[in-house]
Amino acid sequence: MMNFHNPIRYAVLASTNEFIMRSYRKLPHGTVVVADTQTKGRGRFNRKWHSGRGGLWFSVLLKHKKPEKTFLLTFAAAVSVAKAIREQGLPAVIKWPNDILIHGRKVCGILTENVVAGKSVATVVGIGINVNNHVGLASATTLKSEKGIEIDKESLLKDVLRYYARYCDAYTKDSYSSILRDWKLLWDSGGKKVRVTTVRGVVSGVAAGISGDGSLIVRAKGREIIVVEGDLVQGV
Ligand code: BT5
Repeated sequence: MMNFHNPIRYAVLASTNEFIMRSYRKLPHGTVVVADTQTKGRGRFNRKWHSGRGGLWFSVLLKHKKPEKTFLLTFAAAVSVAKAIREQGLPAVIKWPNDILIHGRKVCGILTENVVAGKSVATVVGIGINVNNHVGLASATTLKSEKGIEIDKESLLKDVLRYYARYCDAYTKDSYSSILRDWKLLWDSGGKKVRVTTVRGVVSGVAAGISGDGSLIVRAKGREIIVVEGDLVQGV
């Protein structure tokens, strides 16, 4: 059984992902690092992640031997966060690849970073949830503003880790179907119009599904386009 260690806590860190990436060799599988604020919170493609006081900013270290399956650890994290938020009675959904939205606005982002050495992988899954913090972005929301009351960050963290432990057990046992099934149940874009900005250009069409490596399949003019990485906008 996966057992997440007592979180290592800091009042301030540059970034919980950076912290683990720097010392993953010395840290055990299942390490969790939490910071009250981050001074250099990061998103994908080196973007900035606003990490003010009142939010839940943490990273999990997972050591494993399945480099080609790492995306499932990110998917499982998205499902765990969405389920924990739904327990609060809020309609959280997943936006490919790994954002959690409530009423179309981003409440959580996930950044996964890997160090691969042959078959051995150290995966750092960084999760940022807007809880009681303030984010000055029109595209963002917080649990507090959605619910109208302060949310207990500690019990939210426990809920996310409880779900995540279960999916990590499934991952260890090569039993990936529950992760993909639950991800698809909470996925919001299936069959809808999307536009994805990638480094190679913009892809528009209908979100048709997810391929075996977590890529998005977009159907456009009778063709299927596989999108490995990008930023998705729905309904355009
Ligand atoms: C993400 O990147 O969404 C991944 C965010 C991961 C943050 C966690 S916090 C703990 C751990 N430690 C870290 O340093 N990072 C992880 P991306 O999909 O690239 O989205 C980034 C974009 O989201 C930015 O360019 C902004 O537009 C927007 N954004 C920034 N801060 C936000 C926030 N707090 N809430 C919602 N949107 C935000």
